[in-house]
Amino acid sequence: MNQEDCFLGLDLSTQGVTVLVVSLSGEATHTFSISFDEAYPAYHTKAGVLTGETPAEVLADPRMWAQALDDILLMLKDKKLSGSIRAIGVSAQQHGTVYLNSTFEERIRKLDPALPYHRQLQHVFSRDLSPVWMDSSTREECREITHTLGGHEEVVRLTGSVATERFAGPQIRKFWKTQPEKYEQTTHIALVSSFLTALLIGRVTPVDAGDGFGTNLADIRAGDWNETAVAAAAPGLRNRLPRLLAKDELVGRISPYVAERFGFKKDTVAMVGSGDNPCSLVGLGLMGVPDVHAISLGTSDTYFGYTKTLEDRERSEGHIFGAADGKFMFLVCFKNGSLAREAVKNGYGLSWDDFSRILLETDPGNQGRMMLPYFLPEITPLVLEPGIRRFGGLTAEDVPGNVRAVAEAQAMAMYLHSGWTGPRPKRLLVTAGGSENRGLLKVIAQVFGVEVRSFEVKESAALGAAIRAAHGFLNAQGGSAVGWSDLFESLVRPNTKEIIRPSPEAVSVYHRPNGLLSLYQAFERLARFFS
Ligand code: XUL
Repeated sequence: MNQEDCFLGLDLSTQGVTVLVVSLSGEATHTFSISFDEAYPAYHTKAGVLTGETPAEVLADPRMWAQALDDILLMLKDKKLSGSIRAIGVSAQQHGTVYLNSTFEERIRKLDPALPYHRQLQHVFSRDLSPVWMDSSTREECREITHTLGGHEEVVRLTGSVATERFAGPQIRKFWKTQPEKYEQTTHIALVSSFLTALLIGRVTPVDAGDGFGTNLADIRAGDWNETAVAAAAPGLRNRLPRLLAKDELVGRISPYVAERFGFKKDTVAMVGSGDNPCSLVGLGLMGVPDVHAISLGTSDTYFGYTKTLEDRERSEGHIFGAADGKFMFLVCFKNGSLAREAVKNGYGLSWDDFSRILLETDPGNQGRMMLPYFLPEITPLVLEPGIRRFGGLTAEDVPGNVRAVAEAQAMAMYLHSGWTGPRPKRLLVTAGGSENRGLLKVIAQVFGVEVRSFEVKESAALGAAIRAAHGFLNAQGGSAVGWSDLFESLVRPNTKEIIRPSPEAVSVYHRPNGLLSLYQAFERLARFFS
């Protein structure tokens, strides 16, 4: 192992793209980002996305993603970082689908290094805009798929999730139904992670099980596409999907275009791309660790953890995705993450520091004042019509009350909707933008009643992508095997930033009989019943 070898993690999230470079010595961690709204006004995005004909349709232009890839790799070259990189790992927002026509493969094989990607990719898309994970417009298609596959329980057993609005299966079905001629022109459907990886290696690439299981198209036990599920989504779909890899594999060398245009060595290799959450699992050092769970506070909030086995537990929310080692992770996704917190913060003209200070200074339980914070349609629990509801005497004028109410509601929803994942964790690791907010960490610790840790490197998805690339590269070198825990020891653990332990009194406010958790659960059920 050469301590000077560097690895690149590239994470394309909802609102921007981030790169992170690590060396095995753990010393050189460079990270920088591009924000879509700021850098690309011509695409008219708001928080990285566009709304379609109805508010339930949420989309983005894949050309913008290609442009961002070009720009960030040029920045890497300018900073003289690309030449030392041995392997690249891609992480991306999950579930988004990219629709490509028959010219795609040849185009990406023959790109001209003098020109950026997006100038050469204008005509490779059979659908201009890609639906992204925030899209909830496929209710009808979810019903149809559920019916064809024999009901909710069967869909969960086979694919790891109920038919889910944002997943590729229902999204592709809607595309086939509404734009059949464009579906006919589509020869390849990529996920965002496999699209970007294909641009790096100049060939169509497989998808991994981390991202591939989030489609309602795969058999999670067989680790491959399921013919029946694929046929239930759209005719002729099997031929339009790439291979699915059950565990991490290097997918090849970067293309001559990438080496020449961005200054990489020709023998730099790429790891199969994956979703941001499966990458975060690695970036937090949780591969193979079942008793510590994670919370990512990004555009979406997610609750996730590692599991070796598939427990057959009855459930209608949350998902099972693949993990990089061929085992599994569970995940629960909340759409009202940072955008809901931001709406409250901006609504009262506060800064993030004010927001955190209020949470640190106010009492657990908020004196019974509560909010159901559905600023956007919610994924968990499924709420398709957005709306904010206040209870327990909370008024819209009460600034600290509303700040505490949104933070408590989000943490309580995470607690209540993650019970199905198995035994409660002994500790929680918190990552992504919101993990910088001490107040939020404290509320989470109080609601879950466990120790909470955050990290200096809050870009755990990009870090995880870099570690996956390093793991694949080092194990392909021959010699003694490099385990995940070896890499976690040097690249993850030393990053610990905050450790917060809740007081038993604070915890009991939520957990005692008829405490806040049971009250919140009752309000949530009532509101859903009447909506
Ligand atoms: C997970 C999900 C989101 C996206 C956000 O199922 O939909 O967390 O991955 O990037």
